[in-house]
Amino acid sequence: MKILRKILLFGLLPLFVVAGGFILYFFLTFKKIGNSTLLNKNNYSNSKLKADSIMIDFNGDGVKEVLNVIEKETGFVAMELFDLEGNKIAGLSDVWLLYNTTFFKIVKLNEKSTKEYLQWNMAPGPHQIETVFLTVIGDKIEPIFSIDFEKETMYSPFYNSRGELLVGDIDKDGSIEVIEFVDEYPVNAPRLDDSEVENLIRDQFGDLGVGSEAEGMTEIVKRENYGKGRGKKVIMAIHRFVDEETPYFRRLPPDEYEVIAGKVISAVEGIIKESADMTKPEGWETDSFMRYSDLEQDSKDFNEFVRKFWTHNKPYEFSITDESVE
Ligand SMILES: [Ca+2]
Ligand SMILES: [Ca+2]
Repeated sequence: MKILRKILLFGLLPLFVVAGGFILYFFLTFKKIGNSTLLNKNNYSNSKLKADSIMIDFNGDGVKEVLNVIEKETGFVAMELFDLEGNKIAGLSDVWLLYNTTFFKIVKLNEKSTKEYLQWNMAPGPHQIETVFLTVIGDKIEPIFSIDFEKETMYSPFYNSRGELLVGDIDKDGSIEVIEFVDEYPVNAPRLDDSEVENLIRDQFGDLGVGSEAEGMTEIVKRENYGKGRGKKVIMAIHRFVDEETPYFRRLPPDEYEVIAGKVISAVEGIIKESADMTKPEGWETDSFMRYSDLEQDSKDFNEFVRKFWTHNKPYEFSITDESVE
């Protein structure tokens, strides 16, 4: 598989450009998901086992591994994986610039496999989530890319600006689908009054609301307008896990996207119809879903602008036909 070989080659490149320390200010604090990752540690005593070690069975052999995450001065993390006896099995390469987070989950991506994966959710800004799914390939901890076979591109990290990244087997075929949601940003939604913007930005962002960053932030604050301008929840893209030696996601082309998106949208519409006589909470209509293909170009462009703003233009799509990768 030529493409898979390229994934491996590409994995050696420094894909994630260093973002400024600026966005660290916007990291949200999330509670750790349960304590299930912390169980069973008392049965073992090796120096690698820490109170905050993540216990995860990457290779699916029924025995947990010990993952230690160390935050470096840069704000990025180092990761080291050990067996229960304390022998090092794998590490995260320095080329992967992942921010620290406590908002992670241990997930299955193939219902028929016992392998576990680490869903690592990072928060570059308000209601902005970047996610990588980590696995172990050889002695390396690596993010799993999504391949778009039509565009011949690879994609990472996943991005979500509305609610949570949906991770689940929507069509019950055993392989997990990952759904990215973004805001609609309707073209004609009312913008926040100019006179309110400056104060709001100063309130929320302090000194970061002035200077060169202020212009982009002003655009976002005006258009979001206390959430009124965010519109519907848009199904940006759907990816399906493919469990091979080098695992990857496959970005679903339009016909397959529609099968999954159609299910999600009709489920929500069914709920709305059945609950027609109930009192709708404020903002209920903004939870309506829509297809990305139904967005105005201006709204697509604004989504792109918001993503680039908060992630400091970090690239997330890479050509797999680029000869420089050979
Ligand atoms: Ca194991
Ligand atoms: Ca599925």
